[in-house]
Amino acid sequence: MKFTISLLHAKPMPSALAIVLCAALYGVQAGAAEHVIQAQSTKFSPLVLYAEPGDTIRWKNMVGHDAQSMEGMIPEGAEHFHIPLGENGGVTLEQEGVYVYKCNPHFSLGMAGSIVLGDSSNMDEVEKNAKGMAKRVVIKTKLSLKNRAAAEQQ
Ligand SMILES: [Cu+2]
Repeated sequence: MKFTISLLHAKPMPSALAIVLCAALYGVQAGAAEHVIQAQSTKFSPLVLYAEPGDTIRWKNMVGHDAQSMEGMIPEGAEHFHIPLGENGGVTLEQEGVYVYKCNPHFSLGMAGSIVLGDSSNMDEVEKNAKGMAKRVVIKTKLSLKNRAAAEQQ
């Protein structure tokens, strides 16, 4: 009887393998997440995208649109990006913070969006530098952050 029990306990292989597999799957998911932003008419959807450092963000349905990060509205030290007009391009972002970008042809109609990469510690700086239609995106980003924080508390 005792022998049987110790035999059962001496079979750690399946669970060990499962842990390794889970770790591998989790590693792939956490290290290389991809997000898609759709250009729809004169809007980006989602307007506020949440991602983590190292994630790749791709823009789709970009016929007639571009996506350019805005001066003074990205984290300090981060590189600017510009998805060219008409291209379903992407960017991998590393520096944590809020990035505001615009569509140049439709910016006067308010076509802009934001990416919150990890945290929003540069939100005040972004807000300070927001001009014209960019203010609308800042307001919507702040509202989204507030709603998200409230949802996390529940
Ligand atoms: Cu556009």
